[in-house]
Amino acid sequence: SVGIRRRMRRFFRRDGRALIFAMDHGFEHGPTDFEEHWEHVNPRIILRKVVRAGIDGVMMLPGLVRMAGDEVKPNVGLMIKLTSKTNLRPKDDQLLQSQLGYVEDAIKLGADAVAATVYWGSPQEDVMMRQFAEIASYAHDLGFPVVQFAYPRGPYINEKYGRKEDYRVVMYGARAAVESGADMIKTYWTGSRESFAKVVDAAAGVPVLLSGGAKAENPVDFLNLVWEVIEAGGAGAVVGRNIFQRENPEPFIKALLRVVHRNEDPEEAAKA
Ligand code: FBP
Repeated sequence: SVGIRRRMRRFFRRDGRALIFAMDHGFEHGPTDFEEHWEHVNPRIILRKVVRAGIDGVMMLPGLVRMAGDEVKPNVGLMIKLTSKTNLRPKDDQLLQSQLGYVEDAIKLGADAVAATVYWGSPQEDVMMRQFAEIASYAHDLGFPVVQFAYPRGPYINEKYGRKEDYRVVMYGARAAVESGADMIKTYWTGSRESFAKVVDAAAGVPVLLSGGAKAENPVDFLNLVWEVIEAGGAGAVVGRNIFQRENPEPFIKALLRVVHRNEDPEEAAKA
């Protein structure tokens, strides 16, 4: 619908690319993720910095939006994630994300898009598929885009492919995201430009965003990774730890934006 298309543009610039800041880690990993730079445990402080640096969008769970959403200026896309899990759960239950918020509430909080995770291949895949279907049905009905964090993980994947980052696994997840109705996909790096390009192909035009991952000690390494994603046809990245675990995230975000939107050489982007 025109509503979905218009709201997608809150994240993507004219080049069809976006850099989005992710901050659900206090819930999903626990506040220890903020200990590298503890000041950033305060959502207002880190949000102010990322917005000032020119980020295209931010992704959070409903509670942080309620508390600090006014830091997200109107020109920044707001993605509200409606599923999660804590790291405190028994190990066997870690392969399930549960719904913790509702589409209507996200819209009241000013969301431009809603997001949900599906662990494709999990023993609990069935629950997450249904959850995603319900969220997508509501959101699409109201003209809102839906982002799927398409994260294949589970015992059979390990047995059959060895690792969840195998491109056959990642592209399967991306394809499953498309076929289940996602308007944007966030997924893992597959290790090479060639293999990631196949993930992009499998998504058949639905924008594929990189899921940032653990902080790279050398900032240029991460800029290089994002550059490869763009070269592979990826639509950008959703980045959490690589931003908020740095003492000084603003120049780093500006460098990332140059790589995402101008295909700038990572070494040059880092220097500027
Ligand atoms: P990062 O850039 O820090 O990896 O953030 C992206 C993200 O998807 C977060 O939204 C989420 O909390 C985290 O990664 C989940 O990572 P994992 O499932 O590997 O623990």
